[in-house]
Amino acid sequence: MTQRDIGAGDALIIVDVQNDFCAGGALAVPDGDAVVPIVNRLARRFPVVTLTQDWHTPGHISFATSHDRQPFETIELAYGTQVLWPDHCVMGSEGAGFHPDLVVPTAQMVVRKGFHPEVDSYSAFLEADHETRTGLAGYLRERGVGRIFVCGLATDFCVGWTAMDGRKAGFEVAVIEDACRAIDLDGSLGRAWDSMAGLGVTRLSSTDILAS
Ligand code: VGL
Ligand code: ZN
Repeated sequence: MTQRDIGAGDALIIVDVQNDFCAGGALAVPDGDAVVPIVNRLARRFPVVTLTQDWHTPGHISFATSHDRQPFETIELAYGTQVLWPDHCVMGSEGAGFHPDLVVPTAQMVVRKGFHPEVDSYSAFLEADHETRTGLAGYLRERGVGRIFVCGLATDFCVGWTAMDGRKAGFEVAVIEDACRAIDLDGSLGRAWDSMAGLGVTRLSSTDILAS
């Protein structure tokens, strides 16, 4: 992907820049707040800007408390291995709100995901059952988008899965590395980059876009 000239057909997908993933939040991503000013600057360059919001039911299947287990343990579910998380991003809660310093007035669409009680959704395209679609691919296609640029939280979970499913849906995809932060659970960050590279996801710096 030649990335520098952002124009028609390019979309910025801002993943889960929510209070619970930032400092003091229920599932704070290390240095997560640092993405906010970079994301704000990037958003001004794109004609199509989409936000995503992790948006779980109380008692969601991805919560450790729902299984009497400890956070960051894993369990096997019908759709595969599920990491168990602290309760986070409960729909309508303050933790599920966007970071107060996230200023993207030009954003046009918010995709909420993970709202089915029995299915998680890291990806903004496809839930963890690998078959339930969020509608994002159709939305982007109807808007004439061919390339998506992904940023936000967390690199190795929702950003990575969104980037990979974007490729599988037929988009060109770049991840803007310094506009993301990772959880990095047992090497998950390295594995995510390897998997993304295998699918042809490009790795960019925000300066590649902002400098032009
Ligand atoms: C995320 C874990 C659980 C993310 C969401 O946004 O990366 N990670 N839910
Ligand atoms: Zn979640």
